[in-house]
Amino acid sequence: MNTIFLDVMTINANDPVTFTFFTGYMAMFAASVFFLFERGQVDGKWKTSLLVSGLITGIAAVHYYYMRDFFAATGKTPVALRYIDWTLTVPLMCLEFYLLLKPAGAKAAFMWKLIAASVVMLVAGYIGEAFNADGSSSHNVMWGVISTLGYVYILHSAWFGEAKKLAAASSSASVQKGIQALAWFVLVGWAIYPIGYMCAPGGWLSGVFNPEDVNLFYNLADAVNKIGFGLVVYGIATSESAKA
Ligand SMILES: *C/C=C(C)/C=C/C=C(C)/C=C/C1=C(C)CCCC1(C)C
Repeated sequence: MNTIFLDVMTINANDPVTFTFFTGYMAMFAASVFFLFERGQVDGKWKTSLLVSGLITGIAAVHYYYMRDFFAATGKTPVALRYIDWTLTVPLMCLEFYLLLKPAGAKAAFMWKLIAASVVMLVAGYIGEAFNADGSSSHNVMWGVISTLGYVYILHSAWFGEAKKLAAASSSASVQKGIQALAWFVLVGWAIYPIGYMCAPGGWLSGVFNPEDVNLFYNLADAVNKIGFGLVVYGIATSESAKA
């Protein structure tokens, strides 16, 4: 259990959740500085992608700043702040897919379908976590399943569907490799979130983990996915810029 109340300057060694909020904040902040400065080093057509990478980690950094203090002061899980962060950053990750695949013929409709799927995933997840007053298992499971449908749509697009086909049509080997790397992030990195969700009261892992451990999984996954996505985009942009 978290034992820190109204004391954000003390981090107990036995309190990994608070620790990951602080390190998560710093990692997101540093990543934003990196992406925004490196934006000046790449060719013009990659600058928007790097800007979006910097915005994703930047928006997360601001939310971590608040979530960190909220958790340190109250010991409660910052559900609303978490989902506001994701509602802004996950659609921006869908935009990254679109920007990378636009030269291969991606249409705006491709991006909107990914964004719509992400909205289903996040709205259902929020209802599952925020309106679970009795901590009931059926509530947690039902909304988790609905959320997973949105997740599976994005996963399918990246591995077998539209994103995969557009990547195959791309003339750039680094874009092809980059989209494949993003597909791995969606498969492995994004799969950490449902594990966290199952720690919540009523969840299938609620007997194994404490309810606040949901934050351990979310903080780890956010760092892996938000910084990881940005680094993949950075890798494509620098290798393509070096060719020119
Ligand atoms: C930067 C934030 C990211 C990439 C957030 C991604 C979030 C998910 C992939 C969440 C997925 C969920 C499920 C698939 C089912 C249970 C509820 C969620 C919302 C945790």
